[in-house]
Amino acid sequence: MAKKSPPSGSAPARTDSGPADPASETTDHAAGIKKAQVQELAAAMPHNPLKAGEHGFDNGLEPLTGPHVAAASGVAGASTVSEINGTDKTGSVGVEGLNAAIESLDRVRVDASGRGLTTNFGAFIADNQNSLKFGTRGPVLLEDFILREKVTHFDHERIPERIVHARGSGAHGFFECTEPLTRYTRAAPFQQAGKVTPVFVRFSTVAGERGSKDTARDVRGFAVKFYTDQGNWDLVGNNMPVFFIQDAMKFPDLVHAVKPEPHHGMPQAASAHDTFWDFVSLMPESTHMLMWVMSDRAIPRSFRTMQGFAVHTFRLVNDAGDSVFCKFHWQPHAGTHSLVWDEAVKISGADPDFHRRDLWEAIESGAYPQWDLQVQVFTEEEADRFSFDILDATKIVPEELVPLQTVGRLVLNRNPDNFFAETEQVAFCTANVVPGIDFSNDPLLAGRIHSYHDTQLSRLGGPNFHEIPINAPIVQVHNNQRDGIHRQAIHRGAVAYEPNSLAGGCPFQAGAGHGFMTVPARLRARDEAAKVRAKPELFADHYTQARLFYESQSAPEQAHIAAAFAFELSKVTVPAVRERMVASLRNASDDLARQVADQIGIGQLPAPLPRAMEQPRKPEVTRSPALSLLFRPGNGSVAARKVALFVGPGVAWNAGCAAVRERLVEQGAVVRCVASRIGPVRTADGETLDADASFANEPGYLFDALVLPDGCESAASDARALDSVRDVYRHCKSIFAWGTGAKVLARAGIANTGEDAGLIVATTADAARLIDRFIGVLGAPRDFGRETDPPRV
Ligand code: HDE
Repeated sequence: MAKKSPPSGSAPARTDSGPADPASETTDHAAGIKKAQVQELAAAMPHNPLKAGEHGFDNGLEPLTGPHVAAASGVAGASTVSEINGTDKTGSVGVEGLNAAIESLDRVRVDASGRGLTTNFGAFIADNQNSLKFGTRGPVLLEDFILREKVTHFDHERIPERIVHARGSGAHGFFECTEPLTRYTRAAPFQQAGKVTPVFVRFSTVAGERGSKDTARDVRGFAVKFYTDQGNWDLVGNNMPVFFIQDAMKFPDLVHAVKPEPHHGMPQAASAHDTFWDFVSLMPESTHMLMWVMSDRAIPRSFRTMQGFAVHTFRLVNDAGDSVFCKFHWQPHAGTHSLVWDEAVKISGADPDFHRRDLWEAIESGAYPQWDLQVQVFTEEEADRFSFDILDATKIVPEELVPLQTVGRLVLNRNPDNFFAETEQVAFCTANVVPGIDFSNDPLLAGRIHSYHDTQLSRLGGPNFHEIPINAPIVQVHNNQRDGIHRQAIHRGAVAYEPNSLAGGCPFQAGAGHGFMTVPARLRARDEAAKVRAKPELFADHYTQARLFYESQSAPEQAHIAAAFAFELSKVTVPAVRERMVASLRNASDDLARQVADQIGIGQLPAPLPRAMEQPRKPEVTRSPALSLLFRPGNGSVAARKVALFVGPGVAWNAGCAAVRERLVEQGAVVRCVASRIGPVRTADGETLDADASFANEPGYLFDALVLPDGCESAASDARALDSVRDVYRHCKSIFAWGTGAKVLARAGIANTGEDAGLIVATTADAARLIDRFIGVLGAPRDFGRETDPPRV
């Protein structure tokens, strides 16, 4: 039908009324075309077909795809008729499709190479050294908008730190699926072997403030953000598989108890104080977690050598909507390795950034940290038969009970470009799940699903933090949420509601086929069928798994646990709190309680605390070797391990030393030549060697091992060299000495009994032959055989 011309004087881009007869819409100009296309869209949807199917239980199980109509062209949904998609003005648009992935973070990376300084609004700055003054000595002028912009921005540089996990370090990488999990889940990362999903990972301590030390005794956060092609999935875990409490209701109490005490603001990044032990000794469900936190797990050697756990039981849901329960585990390729307490304390003084530095340096040097992702999968019926409740975050599912299956690997291969923009602003959230992953009813998890989003509102300053590049998914986001502080998206068109017909029904509800579906778990038992503030009965078994953990450790690990309890309780100033804790420990292990009591001067063991459950169910597993750090020694690689090579005037560089260094470097180890001062050192061969570390700037405890070559004994005239040797020895790290280097050992008071695998003493002629033995012990777990309490050296 021929279109009529617009009546003269009628503005085609009108905003306040329209013709009664759609056919009278003029289409000989863009505004008219737009109106006509919108009319077509609206007409194509005479009613909302979803309404009829929205009611009743069964419909809730199978929501329909929302009605949607394709517009005749992009102009129908545009804000203005002048807009043409995909120009320099609008940038690229997403690929057509339900939710197709687009570009990466590259679009927001700023590279200033070769560029001039500008203000925030793009004007070049001629002089960045001087404020604008009236004359060279005159007053500074208010007119100086460049100075004011710079200082104002600076004044607002800090944002509130995270309530917990304030101290952290992050890296980019990828997750690669190795075994598809389609049988159990439709979650995007697990659909094909070889499928790669980008990730950002942040490791953290919990209690300390943002600038606190890395090597505090603490739980470590292990938070992974998967940027999947179905939206972001955040697996926000820890390096320990259990938690202190069972219900989110107690989280603020726990955190208030462990943080610095409110009256004097001490101690920083430490649980060794009154309020923490007062709280946990009144909360026996924390005992299992206390075992982990008092074990060497709480002082990891590196983020690279920690396991990760999602803690809660989750659900996997497949295409047919069937679900199973699942526990997620990260297993480090480098194995599980920790520090010892004396070492951790010293490191925190010499290098509070020890873990951050280690992660950064490993990635920069190409020794990319890697983990396997493993899952434990079990059905609801199996869970019902377990002796513990799988909704209880203070319980593990022993791997002897439900085996681990490897489904993929995580590789961290890129450091952030900017700590603040990425590591600080990243906002993890347990609520970020994708179709195929669902929650269990763990009451701790439920609180977390609320808390993470909520906390970002004040930390990141408003509801649009999901648009900060590190938080934004790589898929497009379409919904009718609008406005709010710092909104980045420029939404096109007039429609910000659903249902609509004016935008052709878009964005339309995705329906069961594509959308996230909650598993319609049914209530079964009587005690699940009413609103109540109560816990399941099995949550009352507070000690069985605490005992399992303790009894599964090797003897040195048990000794470390006892020493850690004793140290922490020795810092408690109220004897009644110490007693109460020892009384609680008696329910887990009398042997442990006895050792702790002895070390803190409690002569008479107090009676065990009354137990919430007198007769727990018989556990399926009473010893789990997998709970010992020694169970996962790693792949033996020495990549990124740090070795101190002592040098001093007269060191016999060409007699073994050069060859040993070369072999270590070839294996990926980091070798530092340490002397009294950095700079030139004359070797025995008359050459000059450059010492790149000193006993002051890199004390021995910062290294994984020590090499004392022939001729290095001159270094031992510096007492700090002897301190370093003693520390390396005391912390049970390996030492390789040959020729006159062995004299340094003697001067440090270390006897070579010939029975210590970590102490390799050789003749100069043998040094090259024994290097592989040294590399073997360097890549293996520490041998605690030489450890004594108190230390002899
Ligand atoms: Fe967290 N936790 N948490 N948490 N958590 C936060 O979120 C919270 C819990 C964990 O690197 C906060 O963004 C509640 C268990 C990690 O940015 C906050 C409860 C586990 C990180 C919060 C828990 C974790 C956090 C603080 C009990 C191991 C750091 C800032 C119901 C599975 C993520 C923020 C990062 C951070 C709340 C318990 C791990 C306040 C309410 C259990 C790794 O939202």
